[in-house]
Amino acid sequence: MTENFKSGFVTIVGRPNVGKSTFMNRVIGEKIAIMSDKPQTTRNKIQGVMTDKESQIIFIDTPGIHKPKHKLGDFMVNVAENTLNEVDAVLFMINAEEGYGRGDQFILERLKRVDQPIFLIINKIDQVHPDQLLPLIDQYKEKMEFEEIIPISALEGNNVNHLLDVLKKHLPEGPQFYPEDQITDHPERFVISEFIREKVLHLTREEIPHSVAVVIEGIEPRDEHNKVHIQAAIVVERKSQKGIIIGKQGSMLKEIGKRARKDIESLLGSKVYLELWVKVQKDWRNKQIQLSDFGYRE
Ligand code: GDP
Ligand code: K
Ligand code: MG
Repeated sequence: MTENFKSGFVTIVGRPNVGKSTFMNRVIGEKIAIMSDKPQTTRNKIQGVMTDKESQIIFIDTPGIHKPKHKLGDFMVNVAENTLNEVDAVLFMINAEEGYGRGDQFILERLKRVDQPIFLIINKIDQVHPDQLLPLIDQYKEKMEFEEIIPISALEGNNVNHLLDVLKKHLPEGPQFYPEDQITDHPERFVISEFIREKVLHLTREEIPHSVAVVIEGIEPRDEHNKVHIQAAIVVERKSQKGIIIGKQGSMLKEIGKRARKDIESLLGSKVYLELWVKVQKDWRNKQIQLSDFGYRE
């Protein structure tokens, strides 16, 4: 560790789908947070740890802040808001393709009560003409004072290193909180369940993505074929949804398993035998006890 080592916690907030999880995976250099084009993909607070010679930044990827419609939604918004006053900096991320909207107003009202430095991160600049950025910047500047405004593309990596340099400058001197090879505070079991849920999000539409939870029921060490054996249940809210997840002659479930297995194998660095099944738990998103069972507890 060098002298003047800097460290701190940085939370990423913003409307659903602006690219918070994509950004976090890019800076961590490995996939730990699942991503999709569906809002409310991220349900928990996920910490990603970035360590180099002179600094350690712990990024906190949060569920998008939105007006909640059920108990799971309440939980998700609380998670995002509770992090705001505990961190060294806040990244407020917006999508360059979209103008200022009601969703941002909802978030800005909350950010105004925060004392920590707030950076406006304009993501997805790969999607717009540079001329479009200035009016957008002016619009947001009127609403609130930002420490700095930084346009990036989380997907392509543009300007991400610049953002990291700026953050390092702002962070206080401090200890290395996590070992340098640790990239997340979540156990493998959680990341595995998320990889499975991500494939369901990618392969289904409408209400299904929001109705799904994944529970890992068993992980057994390598067998004689050197494979890790994982058993997981995909939980849905209705019988009709179960049918969709299973698909014709099991084809959908098979595809979910095939894609999830690839991600899990690269996470574990080992061959995996993944056993999946589907369970119905009526209205689980509104039942506190179920939310806790599925890992959505504060
Ligand atoms: P989150 O809900 O804010 O965590 O957003 P995600 O990280 O899940 O991303 C939402 C969608 O936006 C995904 O389809 C991403 O591939 C896409 N996305 C994220 N960052 C960028 C970017 O910089 N450029 C483009 N074109 N797409 C992006
Ligand atoms: K998303
Ligand atoms: Mg996300």
